[in-house]
Amino acid sequence: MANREYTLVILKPDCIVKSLTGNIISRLSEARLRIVGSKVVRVSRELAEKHYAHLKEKPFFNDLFDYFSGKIYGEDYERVLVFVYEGEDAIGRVRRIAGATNPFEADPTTIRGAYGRINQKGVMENVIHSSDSPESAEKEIKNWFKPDEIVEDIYPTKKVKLDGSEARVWAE
Ligand code: IDP
Ligand code: MG
Repeated sequence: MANREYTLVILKPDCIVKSLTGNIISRLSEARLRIVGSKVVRVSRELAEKHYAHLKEKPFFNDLFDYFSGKIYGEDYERVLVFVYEGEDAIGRVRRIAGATNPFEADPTTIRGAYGRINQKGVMENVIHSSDSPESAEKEIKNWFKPDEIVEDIYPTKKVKLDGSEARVWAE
């Protein structure tokens, strides 16, 4: 494959609240990419701050966290679905299907253009996250997944002793 890439995709809590999960996964499957990891995650403050490190100092970060963690929708929706997709030009392909960050500026045929909104707190509820470069994809995938949760060897790993047994972790 000429330009094999990995990308982290998150179906955010608004995707789950609006029952869009199946729909979005179908849209992504049209891109002919392969899922190499997936799980459902309850987003902690620590994980959100790592994931959105570039936004941590913004005045809207608290409201962004309440949205991204699902807190604003109630306990039943405090979760996200996380995927690692792999394939040719995976990052650009998913970003194009997702659309622009601001749902009101996104092309209406994209996921964010069709299903996103800006809430009363001014937070862009835009249904889906996807990595924007190979560097951020690697960082994000390592934040969200352990090596053994991905079915291919995508980044270097090392073995460490943990409670007397061996575990595989990301090398750096
Ligand atoms: P991206 O999701 O298109 O990569 P980022 O700039 O990385 O865009 O922002 C991450 C998320 O933070 C956005 O998807 C959106 O939910 C939220 N966000 C970003 N900028 C703003 C803003 O100016 N106001 C409100 N929410 C924002
Ligand atoms: Mg981003």
